Amino acid sequence: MKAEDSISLVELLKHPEVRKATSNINQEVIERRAYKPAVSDVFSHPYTVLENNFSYKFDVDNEARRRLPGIIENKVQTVVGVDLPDEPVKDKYNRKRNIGIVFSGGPAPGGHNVIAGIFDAAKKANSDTKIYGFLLGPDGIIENETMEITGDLVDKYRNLGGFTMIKTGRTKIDTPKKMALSKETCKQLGLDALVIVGGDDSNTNAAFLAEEMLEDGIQVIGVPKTIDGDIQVRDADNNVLCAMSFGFHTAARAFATEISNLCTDSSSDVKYWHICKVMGRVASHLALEVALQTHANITLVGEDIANYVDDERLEIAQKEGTINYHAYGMTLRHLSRVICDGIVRRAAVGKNYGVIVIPEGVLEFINEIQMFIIKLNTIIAEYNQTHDTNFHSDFPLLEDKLEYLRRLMGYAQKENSFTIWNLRDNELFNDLPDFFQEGLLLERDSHGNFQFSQVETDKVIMGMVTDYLNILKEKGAHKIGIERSYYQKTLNKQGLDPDYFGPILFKNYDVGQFLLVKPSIISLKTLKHALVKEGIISETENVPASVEKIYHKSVPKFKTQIHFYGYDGRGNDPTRFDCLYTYNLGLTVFSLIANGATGQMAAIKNLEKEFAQWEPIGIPIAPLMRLEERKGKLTLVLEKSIVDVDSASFKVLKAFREKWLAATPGEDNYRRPGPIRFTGKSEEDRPITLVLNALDTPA
Ligand code: FBP
Repeated sequence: MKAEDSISLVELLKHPEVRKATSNINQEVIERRAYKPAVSDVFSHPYTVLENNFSYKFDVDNEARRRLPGIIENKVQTVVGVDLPDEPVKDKYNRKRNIGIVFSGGPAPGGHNVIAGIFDAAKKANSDTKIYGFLLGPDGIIENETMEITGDLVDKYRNLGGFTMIKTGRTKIDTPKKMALSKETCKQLGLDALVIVGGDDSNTNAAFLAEEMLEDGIQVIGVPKTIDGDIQVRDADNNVLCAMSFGFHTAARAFATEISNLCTDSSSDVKYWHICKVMGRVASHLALEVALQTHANITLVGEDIANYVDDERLEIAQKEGTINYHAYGMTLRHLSRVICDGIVRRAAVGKNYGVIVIPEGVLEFINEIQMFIIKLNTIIAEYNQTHDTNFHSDFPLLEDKLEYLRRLMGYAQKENSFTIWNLRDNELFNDLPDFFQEGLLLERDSHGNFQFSQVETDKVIMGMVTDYLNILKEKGAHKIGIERSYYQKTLNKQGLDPDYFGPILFKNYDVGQFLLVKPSIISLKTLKHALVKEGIISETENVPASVEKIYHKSVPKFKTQIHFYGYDGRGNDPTRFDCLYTYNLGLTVFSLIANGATGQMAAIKNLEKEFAQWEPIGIPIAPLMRLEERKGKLTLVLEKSIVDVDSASFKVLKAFREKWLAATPGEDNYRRPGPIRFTGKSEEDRPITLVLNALDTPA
């Protein structure tokens, strides 16, 4: 085309196709914004009331009783729909309110729908009610940074992911000063209620704020958010009250889509092991769900690793009349051996590729690493308490930090006294690679949590795996199996008799479908030596080309691609399950507020069942709180839930591990969950772990 024939830039930019391509509003966004999540039956009534449910019991911690006296006696509350309540109830329900909402912690898909649910219900009850969003997380409360949430704003973000509307942050309201400033903000805004959408730490904050603002009549309601899926609430009798936090399903589905694609690629190109670290902080819920969604070859589950018992060691110790504590739990070295075993067995059947899923917090479940995390937490916390400065600013470089640890160890040796950091710790720590030492010494987040997402867990584990595979290769114990027919064809092509060479080359020539080169043959030299020894060739002759080709094919190269799935899935637009769940959570929040609740967490019971059976409830936060070590001291927090190795979902994974490893001739057993579909029928309606776990939970 000549230059004068081509469309001018001005015309090009006006072209409808260009406008369509460059607009931020595409069809997906239009459809998402227009989607109206179904509402639970109770919300189809004009009013709701709360019924205290006395059948649920909790084992209350004494410290929680002491610190949260005003809300510790709260009960589980069931939201009930009513058509014609008494006038006073109506008036209370419909009165004008000011409600503040804050997002706290990492984003989780569905947060905007929580706001939409609260907004719709609150405005329906009274159009003069005002909803404020605190900006950038709890800092917005402390610093009184707010924006009014309008209908247009809500409509803009309906069914869309992220916490973009008001942003989020990780500040903890954990000092009397921050508490006083927060209270001041709520009073200045004339808030009737504050809604904290967050994880375990943020709901802990919600309980303390609820207690603190009881005297001012300001209600505080929490909402269980986190992609990690580690807020799961049961009562003392194991009845499930909240099976899953919102955002988990979307993040797991997003990770599973990507990881399933890697399964497809890896089994096509057959040359890489894909190492996929997935978020989830300490708990392995996301990794477990991804395993069930994709059937990846190897999935580590931290809780399972911690639960490991070496029966052989136990037996020996028992015979000796001793106890071997090393028999419990796995070391990093042992874990790397378990992974190697899978890789070696797949290679033996010609599969020198695969997909491994590693939860980002897996190291917390490894004995020696857990010990380092606890010890370093304590050392750093003690340092900060004793000095008026911060450990990390005083010792900015790794070498400075290591020097401090050496000094600690030195004191103990000199004064012959007990110290938390001893010679053995120092030696073990020095054996770790620099980047991992640095990771373990990273600054804890504002809640005192170890920042797993910043540590290259995969690199630590895979470094050891690679080293051990090399050792196995050197020993001749790691080979790629050669398919018998391929071997025969290759030798026949050169006019050689495969049966003549077979028993000399392979250790399983009589039986194997995949032939394994003998362990003694680990180089061309050793190959030639074997042939010379059997009198097949002389010292001066070369190894036949076809035999050399077979040998080269049998030598494994361990090539990896490392991936991290976390922030991407966290920013995904919510699945329909999360849209539905969060919108109904929003409606539940308003019911709790309108009926005077405080110190409660909005939840939906029976999430694992059909939508018609979903039951909106309020769960008392205070009775759920426990003492946990944070930044070196015991702190009252909402207990995190980790994967239960006795749960049905984990049992299924365990039962299918061998099948999904597929260390047998033939196809792999990958599952294709596909991308998250917002419309159509093929999208699953609930997380797999949720469905499976319900199978062995009391109804
Ligand atoms: P929340 O617990 O706040 O929901 O955050 C979840 C999470 O995505 C974890 O999976 C991850 O370890 C962490 O946040 C990452 O933190 P950051 O966003 O500060 O990097």
